[in-house]
Amino acid sequence: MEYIKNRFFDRASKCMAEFQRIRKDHGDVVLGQVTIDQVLSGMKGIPALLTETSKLDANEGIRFRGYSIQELQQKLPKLDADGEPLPEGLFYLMLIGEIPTQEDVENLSKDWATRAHVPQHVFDVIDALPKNSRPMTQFTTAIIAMAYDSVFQKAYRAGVGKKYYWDFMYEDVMTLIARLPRIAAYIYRRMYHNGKHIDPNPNLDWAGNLAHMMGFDSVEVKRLLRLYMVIHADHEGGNVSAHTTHLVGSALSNAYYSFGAGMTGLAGPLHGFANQEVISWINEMLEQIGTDVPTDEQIADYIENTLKNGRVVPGYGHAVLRITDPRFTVQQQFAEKYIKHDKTIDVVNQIYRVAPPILEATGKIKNPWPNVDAISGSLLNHYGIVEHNFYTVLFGVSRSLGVLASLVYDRLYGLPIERPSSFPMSWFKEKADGKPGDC
Ligand code: HAX
Repeated sequence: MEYIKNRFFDRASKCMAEFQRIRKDHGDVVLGQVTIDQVLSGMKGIPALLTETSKLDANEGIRFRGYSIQELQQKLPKLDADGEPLPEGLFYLMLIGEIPTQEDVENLSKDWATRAHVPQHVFDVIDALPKNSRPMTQFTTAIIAMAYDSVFQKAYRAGVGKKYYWDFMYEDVMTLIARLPRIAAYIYRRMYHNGKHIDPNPNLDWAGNLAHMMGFDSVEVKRLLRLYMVIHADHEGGNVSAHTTHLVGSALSNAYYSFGAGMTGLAGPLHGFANQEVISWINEMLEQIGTDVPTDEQIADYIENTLKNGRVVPGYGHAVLRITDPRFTVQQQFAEKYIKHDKTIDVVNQIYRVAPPILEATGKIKNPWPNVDAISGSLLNHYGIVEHNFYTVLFGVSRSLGVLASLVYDRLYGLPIERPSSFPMSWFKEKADGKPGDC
């Protein structure tokens, strides 16, 4: 499978030359100004990162290498014409910048299948944790445990030259991605199926094999997981899981450490954990109201109470987006195509009608529309993946595709250690008031 690596290098090395030229000859070009509000509101909108794999537009949503989700559904290779694109194809697109052929994705599937063996010590580490440890604790622990195998780390210690870093990072990245479905499925079966594990089927695609190892072999679940893995794969470089992976990688930490750190960020309730929170919040609401077919008024009251209690309405709002997340819409379309009737999905659609005006009326929530997490759990739930504590792990498996493709670029470009400046409150006070002073 060296040809995938060679294709990446052929294409990306042209960009590397541009990176070096721009940095050297145009390093003093001003990109914008930074306001106090931007710094104090979580660095929103500050152009601060170089990320090749995808770009997020506030009013349009995500584009992967320029392609919207709808375009990916048309252009990326599938296993059958009626199905969903293969995540392998999206990884290829993010890494190389070109839409792959069917043969390219089949080769990538085969490459990952040959790398997918998980060493026994990783299972031992998972098994050493209490069975009811949070799935994301087990997932990140397993990822960090695999650093033992890092070829990048070994090469660095052996003194390999900086210009070869990307090659070793590529090897770690491919191996790590290949192993994740097995690890996720292992945690799932350990927690919810008495440790009765299902062997991988090397003839299946990456997402299909994940469904299989979790115990779901229907065509529809495999299609759903392929779609799920595509839409959660990347959301440009500034989101917490992507930025953390990139930041930790800038210290030349290996891919396992970097991605493991990113996953601890994904586990936060304002980020990937929101996909679990949505289902918990809906269940709590239905329990409190005492029905699974609530009226719009009952839902509105519950939302008002959530806000009154100082809690967030999970699945709504976004740090960048100012529209309904296209990743929400494409999942709604999946539900319309395959699912005739499901009470939880009906409630999700009802919340979509009821919540935005209430959130908008607060006057402070910048985006009252649903994000990807508002619906993803209800689809999994429909197909029998009812253990919602596990949902963020599935998000994490998918997120590897974008953030790890980016990590290969980081090492190819030779991006240096990241080190922004920080200041005490007295400095901000001086900037704001024009005179120094303590708080
Ligand atoms: N419910 C209640 N309040 C909300 C809200 C929501 N859904 N979304 C934003 N707000 C509040 C913020 O907490 C903030 O309040 P304070 O001023 O009192 O601190 C105010 O509105 C302004 O926030 P914002 O500028 O609109 O949003 P942020 O960029 O600060 O935060 C979040 C973006 C996604 C974190 C936020 O919208 C949120 O907490 N949403 C609910 C959790 C969620 O769904 N997270 C998943 C996001 C998608 C993702 O990353 N998936 O992985």
